[in-house]
Amino acid sequence: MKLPGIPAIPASEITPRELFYQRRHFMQLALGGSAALLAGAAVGGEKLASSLSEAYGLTDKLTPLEDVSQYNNFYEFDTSKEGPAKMAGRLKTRPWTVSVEGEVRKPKQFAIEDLLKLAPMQERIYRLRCVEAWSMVIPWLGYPLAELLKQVEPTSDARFVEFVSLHDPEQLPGQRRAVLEWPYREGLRIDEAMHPLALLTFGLYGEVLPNQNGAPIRIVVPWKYGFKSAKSIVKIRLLKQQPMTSWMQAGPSEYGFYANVNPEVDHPRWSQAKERRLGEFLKRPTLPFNGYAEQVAGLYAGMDLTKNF
Ligand SMILES: Nc1nc2c(c(=O)[nH]1)N[C@H]1C(S)=C(S)[C@@H](COP(=O)(O)O)O[C@H]1N2
Ligand SMILES: [Mo]
Repeated sequence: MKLPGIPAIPASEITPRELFYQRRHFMQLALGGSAALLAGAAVGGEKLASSLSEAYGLTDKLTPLEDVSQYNNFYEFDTSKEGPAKMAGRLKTRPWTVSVEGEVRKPKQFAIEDLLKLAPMQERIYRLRCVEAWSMVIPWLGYPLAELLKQVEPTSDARFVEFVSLHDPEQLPGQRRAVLEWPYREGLRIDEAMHPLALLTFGLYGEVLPNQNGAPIRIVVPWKYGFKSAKSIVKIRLLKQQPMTSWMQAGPSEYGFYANVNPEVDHPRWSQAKERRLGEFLKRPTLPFNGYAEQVAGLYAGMDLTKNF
């Protein structure tokens, strides 16, 4: 069976890239992480070295790069899954700056070149689960978002973090339609943003992010539905109050602020109990917190997760 628009890839034709990554990953696990295997990612002609972070590795089969880069949600380009890959060529990812501001002692504009060097680049294999019940397993390249936030010294009033994506209808034609309130805005509580799993992300499969996956910089928050992982970010604001997000504005009963992956809380229009891995036929059960409960459930101790969905 194939998902709409996705060519079915027979197992015999899995590209060498996925096999290479899979083998390298198992090798790393077998070595107990003692050998730092390096991956090179070309960034504007510059080579980026990253070490595989076995602590965040998964033994799940990786989702082929074709699926990861051809089946996307990126409404600034198009609301279809195939549109972003076709249209993302017009996004200019240099020059690019990210402004980090708000409740911080040292607000700063970071050039993308400096962000790439701010902390050691790690490769982390994370699941990402879309609210529309498909999921993927991707080797991401990045470092903890906390590394960036620490640089600006958040004040004790910084209780939330807002992420703002690029607003430029010239490059992002989907913004000419009011499907969402532009720019795309998302948010996290400060303790979620500082959690070591929250990744400031620059690449996948050893290379810089394809534009349709959020180049040149996005976040990946693997225990939450995919819409929390804002793409092509230009601003990060630390705030006293919980920010309004584009999806909450569009459908408050469908998209909560927390959006933790939760098989027991259905989306009002469909069940969240199961998911389909891109490229696979059989559905599999969705895991609480997308399988990251051990690491993150403590952040929500005492909270009613059916009310705070
Ligand atoms: N700026 C922006 N970020 C976004 C989106 C978007 O439309 N615009 N879509 C979100 C949704 S719904 C998902 S599932 C993921 C998809 O990421 P991927 O295309 O890399 O798989 O990106 C998220 N980040
Ligand atoms: Mo999504």
